[in-house]
Amino acid sequence: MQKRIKVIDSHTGGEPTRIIVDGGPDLGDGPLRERVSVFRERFDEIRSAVINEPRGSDVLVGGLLCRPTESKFATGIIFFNNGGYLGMCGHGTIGLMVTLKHLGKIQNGSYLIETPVGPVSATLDNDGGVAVENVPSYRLHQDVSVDVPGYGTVVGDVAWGGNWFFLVKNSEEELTVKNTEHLTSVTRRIREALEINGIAGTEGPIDHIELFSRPLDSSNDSRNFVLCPGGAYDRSPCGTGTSAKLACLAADGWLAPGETWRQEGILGSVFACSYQTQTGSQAIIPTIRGSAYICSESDLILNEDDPFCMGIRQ
Ligand code: PYC
Repeated sequence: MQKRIKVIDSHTGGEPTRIIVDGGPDLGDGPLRERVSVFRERFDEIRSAVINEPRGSDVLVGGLLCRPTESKFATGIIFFNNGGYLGMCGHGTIGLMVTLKHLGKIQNGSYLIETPVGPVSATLDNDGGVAVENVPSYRLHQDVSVDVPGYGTVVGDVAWGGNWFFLVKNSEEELTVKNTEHLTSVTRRIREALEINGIAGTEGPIDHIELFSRPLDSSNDSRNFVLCPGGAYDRSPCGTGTSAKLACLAADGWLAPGETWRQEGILGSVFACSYQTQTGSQAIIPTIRGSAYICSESDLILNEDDPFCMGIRQ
């Protein structure tokens, strides 16, 4: 028996996205949040087959196109990676828009997209750039101290940007590509320390850790390194992480609504961002703008004789 899953791969600022466009599991027509449970409980081996080696890698983020619950949405999407399922994915939504255009399903313009954590709006511009208006983002806790054994006391904010982030404030690490092994080890230890100390988001653990430094390019405002849930680091500046950063900047009064923030990632790729306020809410609405490029269009072949057919789980 052989099964084929059609995928389109793109990258956003160096961070890859693999969208399943045909042959993926049918999760039904319930709310997207419930469909994530169906995916996890009944089809998790498909997630593993698509994302893990030998077909994928730790750094890859996958997305399953889903029938939306209302016709106002261009599509529904569930993002996932080697660690499990993501609430939202900023770089992935930029990749999704470029993928839908490549498929001829959308033209330049604005579209609503349904995600498990709420609707987002994305605009494909004439220059190929994509602006994603993300879910409401906010800071939950300010200046949280945590002792990281063998490393020291780390202070940071806990914020939501579609996923949960711990944004370290007092890091003096060198955020360069040649230092990523060390940065990965440090951020993993910070995440473990948060978990041991019961520091979490409102509905789950903090699975992304973000370090900041001055930008290498002076036309940008900041540089970051982001550890993702499965243990890989984000090659892009991380859309949901930058949304969380904007929420903290807004809460501190360091960035005004409509002002541009240029977030540089570990490879030097940039998301240009801003936010709007909402009346009656502390949460901001961030917009993240970046570009994605299609890299391949392929059929994944799942052959039941293959001992690693469903991917290598770590
Ligand atoms: O861009 O939001 C993002 C993201 C989350 C995990 C990897 N990238």
